[in-house]
Amino acid sequence: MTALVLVDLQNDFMPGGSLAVSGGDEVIAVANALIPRYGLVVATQDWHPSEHVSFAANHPGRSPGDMVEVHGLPQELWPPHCVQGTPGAGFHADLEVDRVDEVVRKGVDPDIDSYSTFFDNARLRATGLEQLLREHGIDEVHLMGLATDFCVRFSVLDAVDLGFDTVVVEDGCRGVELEGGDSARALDEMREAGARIVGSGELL
Ligand code: VGL
Ligand code: ZN
Repeated sequence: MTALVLVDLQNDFMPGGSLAVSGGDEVIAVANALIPRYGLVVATQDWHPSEHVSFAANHPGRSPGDMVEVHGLPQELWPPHCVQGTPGAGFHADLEVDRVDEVVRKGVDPDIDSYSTFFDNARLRATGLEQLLREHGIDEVHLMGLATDFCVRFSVLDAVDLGFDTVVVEDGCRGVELEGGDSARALDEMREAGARIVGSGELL
């Protein structure tokens, strides 16, 4: 059985949000069109406490875009975003949340970031998504959402690594593009890892 995983379709990643992804709102229509095709739909949320380690504001003298080291891992610093319970952490108003079966939250630990929807960046803790998919007998996962070059990228690489047949819906993704070409490079990396990259038209 196949599940659809909608990655971080949250207000702070939409135009006007605190970590806006260009064209992020354009993928909501793709999500709503795909949702009825799947027996299991999971939506993920970046869900940070206000003291989160990825917020530049929590590192005196640092700015968004700077890199620091956390637990020996490189960590990008971001503007505060997706703070638990705030409107920015909520799903885009047009997303058909009534049709979403499960919500998985990540990045909840103040001391570690979690780009992947499966594990935190140090792989210390699982989010529960893998177990959820296994419980539902899922062997194939279709992913789309925000952002191509961060949370989609690491979620897809983990899905492949965990042995799921993994499909990325390219027109359902948009990237942060800290550097031009990051999204294209991320898609190449996902493809080389074994994910299939498709357009939503192939699935509808
Ligand atoms: C994300 C940067 C920081 C994402 C989350 O959802 O891709 N990017 N937190
Ligand atoms: Zn985040």
